[in-house]
Amino acid sequence: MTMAAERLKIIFHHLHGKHGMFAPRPSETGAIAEQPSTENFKYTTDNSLLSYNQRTFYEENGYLVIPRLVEDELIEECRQRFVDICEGHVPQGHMTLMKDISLIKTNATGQYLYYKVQDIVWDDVFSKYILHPKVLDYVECFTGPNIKAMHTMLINKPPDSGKLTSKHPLHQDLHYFPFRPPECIVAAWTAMERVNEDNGCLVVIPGTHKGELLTHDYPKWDHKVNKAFHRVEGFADHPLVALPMEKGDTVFFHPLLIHGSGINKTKGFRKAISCHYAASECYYIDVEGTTQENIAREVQEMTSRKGIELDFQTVWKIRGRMVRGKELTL
Ligand SMILES: O=C(O)CCC(=O)C(=O)O
Repeated sequence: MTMAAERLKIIFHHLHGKHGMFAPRPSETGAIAEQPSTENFKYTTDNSLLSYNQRTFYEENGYLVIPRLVEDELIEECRQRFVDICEGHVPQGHMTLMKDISLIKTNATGQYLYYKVQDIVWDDVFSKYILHPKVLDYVECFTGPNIKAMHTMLINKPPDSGKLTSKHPLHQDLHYFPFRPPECIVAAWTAMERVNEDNGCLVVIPGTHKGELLTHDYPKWDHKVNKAFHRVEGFADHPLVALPMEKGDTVFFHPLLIHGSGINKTKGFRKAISCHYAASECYYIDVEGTTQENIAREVQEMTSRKGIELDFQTVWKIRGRMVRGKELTL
């Protein structure tokens, strides 16, 4: 298959679903187009950007890929920024660099040691992505007009160590968040190069955003996993849909969607940049006595090790940055 044909196949797959779950449009069948009803839509807001088919796809599946949303120049600027921070050419400031579990006890340094930089929302370069008007226009289709960037990171998935350490276990992002409601939260995840099953693209279980927040914990695998890589129980053998994407393609997904990423079988570090946005109308919840107690404890211990005593909610309150509209309860 030529590259162009392969690309068309991927776009068709993202828009129409792997199993052709959408009926042909009226214009394709010769029927007279009727204004379809969006009355029962729960996960998307009324907007003029998403087509009816795109909204239906998100409503049904909990994710939507927008091809080529972010331009190469910005992606390359972010790539260089990551290298500069890892190599100490630019001060790290309040950003957190996380060492990959498989690389800690090796001679690896700089960009070859860290799998992630997070809390990048105030950085001059990374914030161009987080504040990108085209990204925010799509975010608004899920959150509405008042938007706060809550969780920001650049992920640098290393080549696998041979022990499956580069696999990101299946999880729901809501497990990490003490704010609600879930339908007012959306992740944007942008591929910084071509991603596929060779270098560990995202994998999802479509439709799981319609369920509940499930119990998460560290996987009981033989090898160790990265800090806070919790896994949702009970989906180990479930069929997954892989999301191959081109550089600049951006997937928006719901925080209850079960997802993860595969192992990186290549020799390169697979990069993606991502932000979780929430409507500033969201509110905080107390996670005591819930399945989120384990992650709250872990986050508090991590901040405490840095000499800061903060509760789980406060950690999230100070992470956020208003990026569009009015600041409200979040
Ligand atoms: O980029 C990846 O490999 C997975 C990222 C992810 O699922 C997450 O950080 O929640």
